[in-house]
This record gives sequence, C-alpha cells and structure tokens, in this order.
Amino acid sequence: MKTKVLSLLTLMLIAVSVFAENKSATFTVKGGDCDECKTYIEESALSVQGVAIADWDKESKELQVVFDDSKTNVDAIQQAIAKRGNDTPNHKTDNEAYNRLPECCKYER
Ligand SMILES: [Cu+2]
Repeated sequence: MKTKVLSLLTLMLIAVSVFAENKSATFTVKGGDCDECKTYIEESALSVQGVAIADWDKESKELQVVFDDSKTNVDAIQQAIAKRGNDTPNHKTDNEAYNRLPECCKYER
C-alpha cells in the first residue's frame, strides 16, 4: 500500500514538472462560427512543433494554447495560423490564404 502511495506521488510530481515546462497563452483568432473553422484553426496551431493543446472557442474567437516554450512561442504559433488564412493579433493573413478558406470559415476582415 505504502509503495502504491509513493509511486502515485512520484507520478504526480512528474506530471507537475512536465506541466511546469509548458506555457499557456490565449489570443484572438479570427474565423467563422462552424465546427470546421474550429478544427481548421486548432490544426494550424497543432501543426507547430511544441504545441500540445489548442482549443478555439467559436463564440469568443479565443484560442487557448499550451506549448513547450523551449520549442516554440506565441509569435511562431500566430504566424502558422495566419499562413493558413486566419488573422491573429500579431500576424495577418494574406489574400491568397484567406481565399483558400472554406466559405463558412470566411470572416469579416
Ligand atoms: Cu467554418
């Protein structure tokens, strides 16, 4: 029993230290309001190496990301998202990428 508690404690400590290396950030990503946009934007963020979690809220347009800051940063994540057609606070998309978005995912620019 004691060993079990100890190993559980060790596991928890490992989990906490892994979590400590990860940073989280929230920023606005422009997009439409269907589930396709949500998947698309989250895929853009997750395509960046070091991004562990990406969750975009289609109502508030806020994207929450959790990433390893030894591998990437907020600026690089925003750049990857903008490259695929969605505006972010620091990086805007170009017309070509915007035009490639599915109709439902177009937004007011
Ligand atoms: Cu959409």
